[in-house]
Amino acid sequence: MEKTLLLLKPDAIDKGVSGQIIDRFEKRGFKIAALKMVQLTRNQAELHYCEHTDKPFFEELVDFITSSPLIAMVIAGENAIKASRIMMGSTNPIDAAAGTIRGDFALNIRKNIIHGSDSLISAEREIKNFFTEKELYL
Ligand code: RTP
Ligand code: MG
Repeated sequence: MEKTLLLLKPDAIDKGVSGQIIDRFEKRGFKIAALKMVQLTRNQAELHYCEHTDKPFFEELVDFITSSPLIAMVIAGENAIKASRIMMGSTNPIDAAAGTIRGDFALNIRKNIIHGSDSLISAEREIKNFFTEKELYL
């Protein structure tokens, strides 16, 4: 079964919509393999977003993702990576279709509610940044 890392970002917790978001993934048929609430250190956030180190928005991205606690979870199921990215919608919520998570819950490119791994290689790396083998239940 394919696994992917999802982060319900600090704005999802602030808005009180994390349950509704988890519900969408469960209804779709994905199994929760791991879940925890955590406030990221700068080091952990920089590792998570290492592909963006040279981007102009990197500092703001790390400031935001470390600003308050988030919910990290691993879900498992058929085509988990691609299906979750489609459920999330475009990175910029303004371009995200209604019915997608970002299209329904977000307006701002930084406060865009959710992260999902974008490939098998990044999913493997990102899951290890958040969970030990023992914390994965699938
Ligand atoms: P994520 O990694 O958070 O799941 O988002 P994503 O794959 O859809 O987008 P990505 O390109 O990986 O960007 C990571 C996060 O950086 C912020 N961002 N800001 N032009 C900008 O100001 C800009 N572009 C991207 C977003 O918050 C995005 O989620
Ligand atoms: Mg990304």
